[in-house]
Amino acid sequence: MRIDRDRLLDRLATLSQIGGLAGTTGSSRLAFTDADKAGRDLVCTWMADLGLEVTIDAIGNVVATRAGTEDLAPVMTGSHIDTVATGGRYDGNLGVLAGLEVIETLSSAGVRTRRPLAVGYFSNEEGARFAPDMMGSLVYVGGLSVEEAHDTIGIDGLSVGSELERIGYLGATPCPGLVPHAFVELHIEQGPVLEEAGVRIGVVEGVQGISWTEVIIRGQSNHAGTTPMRSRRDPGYVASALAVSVRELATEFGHPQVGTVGRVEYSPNLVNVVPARVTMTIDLRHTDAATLQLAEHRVGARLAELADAEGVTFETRSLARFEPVLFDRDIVDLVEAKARLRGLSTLRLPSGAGHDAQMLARVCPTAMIFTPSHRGLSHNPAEHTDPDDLEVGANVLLDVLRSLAD
Ligand code: HGY
Ligand code: MN
Ligand code: MN
Repeated sequence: MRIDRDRLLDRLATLSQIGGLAGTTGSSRLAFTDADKAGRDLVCTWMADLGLEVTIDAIGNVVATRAGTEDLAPVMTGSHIDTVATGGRYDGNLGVLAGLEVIETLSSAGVRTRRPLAVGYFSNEEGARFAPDMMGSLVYVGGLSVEEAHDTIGIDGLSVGSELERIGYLGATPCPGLVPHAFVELHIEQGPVLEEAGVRIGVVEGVQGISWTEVIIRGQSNHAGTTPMRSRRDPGYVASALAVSVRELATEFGHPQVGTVGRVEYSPNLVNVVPARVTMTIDLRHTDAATLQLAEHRVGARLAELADAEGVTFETRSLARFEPVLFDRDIVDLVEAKARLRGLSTLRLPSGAGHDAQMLARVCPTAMIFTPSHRGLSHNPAEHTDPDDLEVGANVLLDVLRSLAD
């Protein structure tokens, strides 16, 4: 049995046009924006067209279920359809639409699995507008209360609860959600490993640890022309020096340590004013828990040293902090076996990116399937995965889900 490749490709193309980025195959659908709503509405229509029972929960997670021959805990798949502002066509969307494609393939073949099959899209996986990332799936598994999630204020000053209500996805289904029998997520790798190795299917063994911190540095705004360098208290200098230190630390620690300063906001952000305040974010990740902690400690010490020397003050706030996660060995082995049964090359690897699967792993046996990313690009509208790879990834998902559901 095989999925219908063109039907999958058509849905991916159609969804990517919502919040589409002109001249690219990518999209911008930040969580709980109008574009996110439009994408949600479209996918809910496809779910309803497949005759699935669709539920919306209190954080806007949407789960569509196809009944099995027995009323048991479902085997679940899914991912997210919210994107970063420079999102690609496949990040998250592939996992949701491949899940729908698997269900449509089974229905067309008149095959009913023993367990129900569920396909979900989780709210705000990206965390780019409202931190943390994987917010919806974290609430789904009881790792964050609905109230705390609703009270979260985003980078544009609005709250999750108000935006969720505004777009009409403040659902009635309670959180934490129904615990699946197992969860398997198909996702693009978003890195260069599979393509460089010439491998078709990534057998994902886990997800690396994630540390997001917001730093607000306060100095003294002053005249750019009249203020001698010796008397400046410039938060912009401290922010820039810290960003350099983050890069130097990642170089010193070596792969897989990564460090990113993705967001820096100056105030008043004017050419002739020594800034009063700078807000920046630091994203640190590592597969090893102790090393990630050491990296956080080193960055914190460097910030204190720079601030003291420059005579500025600072405050830090954790935006996200997730320990490394290992997936279920049996399901990891099943993914590998099913890929090899189809004659596909495989490689075991950790995930560099965060995923909803790392949250579902807290409540049920979970694993992931990766397909290669062209040139390792993602969170970039030029993100691309070869259609043949999309097809075989969805076929492996079909086989793994059927095996778990029967
Ligand atoms: O940040 C991440 O790893 C994911 O894209 N949310
Ligand atoms: Mn993703
Ligand atoms: Mn992403």
